Amino acid sequence: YLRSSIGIIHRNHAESITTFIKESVDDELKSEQPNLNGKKRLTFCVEGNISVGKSTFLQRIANETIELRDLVEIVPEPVDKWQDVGPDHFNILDAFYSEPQRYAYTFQNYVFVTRLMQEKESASGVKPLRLMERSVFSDRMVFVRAVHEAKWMNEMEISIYDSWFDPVVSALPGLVPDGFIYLRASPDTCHKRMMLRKRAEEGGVSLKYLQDLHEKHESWLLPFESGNHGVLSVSKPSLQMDNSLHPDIKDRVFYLEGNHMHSSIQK
Ligand code: UDP
Ligand code: D5M
Ligand code: MG
Repeated sequence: YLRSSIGIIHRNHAESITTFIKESVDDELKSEQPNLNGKKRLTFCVEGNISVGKSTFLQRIANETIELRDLVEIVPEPVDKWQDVGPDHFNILDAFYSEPQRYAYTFQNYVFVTRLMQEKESASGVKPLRLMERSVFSDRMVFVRAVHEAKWMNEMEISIYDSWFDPVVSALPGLVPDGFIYLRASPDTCHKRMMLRKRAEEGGVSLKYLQDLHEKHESWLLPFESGNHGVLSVSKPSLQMDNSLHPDIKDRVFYLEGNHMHSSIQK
């Protein structure tokens, strides 16, 4: 765990993750009606705090896990689009961190639009499993909450955000994944990794902010399991989305603890 949770996942759990992904894909392919291309694709979103290792995890699945290479399409978070906007090459990620109160809403707006564009761009892929880095749901459940609580987004701005979020998501079912993969590490570990990565825009990101984001991930993705020390959980949202557009992650959760993966059905 000291070196990296991802390392441990790959050293000790590669087989169970591979098996889990393959079995999920197989089950889903058998049970679902084929889509227009004759095949049902599965989409999982990889969630987790800043610098927990999402990109690294996806990169390794794409490049190092031979059995999964032909099965899995990777869609990284569009950070490069946030760093280079329009012909004038604006950096909205930098603008957000430099002047959060001024740019939090504008940034959320652009993050949503770029995730939408990425979903569209990757929608026609043929590999049976699509793994996307984060989702509009982590935007809403983690970041929008955090920036609102920090008063970087005011009441009017969050009302505007909420007034379009649900209607737009419900009109775009491609944005709703089949499940989430939650990569967990302590805020301290994430902070160390963030320092290691040295992304220029993140120089001023504090441990306190990572602690806030961590809590929001936990209450969103593991509301019933405080104190769980698993490094990875995979959940499949409920298919009944009528009451809420936020996927019901309590439906079915897979934990990875020690060397064994087990599922737990939450009531
Ligand atoms: N990293 C690490 N151990 C891990 C995963 C990542 O040391 O288990 C490092 C990685 O090399 C990078 C930093 O942590 O320098 C952040 O990783 P990444 O960009 O993948 O995190 P993300 O923000 O995408 O979750
Ligand atoms: O996430 C990339 C960077 O982008 C990191 O600094 C967090 C930030 N980010 C991502 N999504 C959002 C939203 N919705 N609001 C605010 N900030 C966001 P990383 O975890 O490093 O891959
Ligand atoms: Mg990343």
